[in-house]
Amino acid sequence: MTDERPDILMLRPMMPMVIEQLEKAFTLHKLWEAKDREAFLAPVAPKVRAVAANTVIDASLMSRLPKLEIVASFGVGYDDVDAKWAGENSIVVTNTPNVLNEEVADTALGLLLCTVRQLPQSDRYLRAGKWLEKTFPLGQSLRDRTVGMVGLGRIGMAIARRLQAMNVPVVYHARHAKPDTAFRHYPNLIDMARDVDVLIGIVPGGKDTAKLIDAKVLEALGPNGILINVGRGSSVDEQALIKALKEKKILSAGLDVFVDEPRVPKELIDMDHVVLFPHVGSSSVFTRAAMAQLVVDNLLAWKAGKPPLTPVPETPWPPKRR
Ligand code: A2R
Repeated sequence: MTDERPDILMLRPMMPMVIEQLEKAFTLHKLWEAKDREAFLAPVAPKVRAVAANTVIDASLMSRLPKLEIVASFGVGYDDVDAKWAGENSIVVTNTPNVLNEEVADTALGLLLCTVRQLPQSDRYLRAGKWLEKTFPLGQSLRDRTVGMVGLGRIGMAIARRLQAMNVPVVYHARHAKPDTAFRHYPNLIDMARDVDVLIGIVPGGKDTAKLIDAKVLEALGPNGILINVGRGSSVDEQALIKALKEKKILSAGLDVFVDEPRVPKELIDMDHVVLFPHVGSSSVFTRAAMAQLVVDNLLAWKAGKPPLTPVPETPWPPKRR
């Protein structure tokens, strides 16, 4: 590395611990503080070698930064970053995998139990004084259900391990069979949906998974079926889901992710039999700090001339020379 304090651009504020550490090692440009973004960017863009990102980083932005070498993205999902374009243009993209696996898996199990056992509804029931009139009605159980994981990667495995401990049978759909697991692999999602009572979605966003869980999958899941989604909202056909819920083609849904966050369709909000979380999968102080530190550590490794810790598959290290 030649620069002692390489220029780094941050588009939106990140956690104070990220800003503090980056300010020590880099010349940090805070785009969000600029009144006039264009006037701010004009002198800065030719110098920027790194971007710290928690927002959309598309080809049009990256192409304005001729010296850009690294985009360090916050979060394991990086569908907001055009990693393909970055890879083709010798820019490495890093994400924050693994450090959030257990937290998201905890949330997924919480959401699953809330949905199956109607726990938020029972809380509302008590607060409304209805228990004084009648006991809460008997409901559904996990005891007689098989879970079909849609995606069995790092987070999917952490969810599956928890289900195993709870004596819940697990199978999965992914494009490739995972030889390290004993779970049954379904190459075809509709076949799996037909055989299970719960689907848990934990696949990445992007065009490959867009509307992967569609009307046909929901139809195959059937009237006793429950859909849980903790991956990306885009992997579910949200309109088809609303229709399936209204027409009782499936029983219920528990969702932590939505197509147009933070906007959630009113039809879902108006349904009492679904459980909706505001994308809180990884959002504990502990886990967000670990994710933030990984953003910083990727940038510090790169600055020291070492390989970044967690490059995404589209941008292997070392990058091809421009
Ligand atoms: O398909 P495979 O064999 O590559 O398995 C991956 C699966 N997957 C898919 N399954 C079916 N159709 C697809 N088009 C498809 N694309 C990917 O999703 C693998 O089993 C899983 C992803 O696992 P990881 O890459 O280890 O991701 P991780 O860390 O579990 O996070 C999943 C997503 C993130 O991308 C965020 O969107 C969200 O959870 O937090």
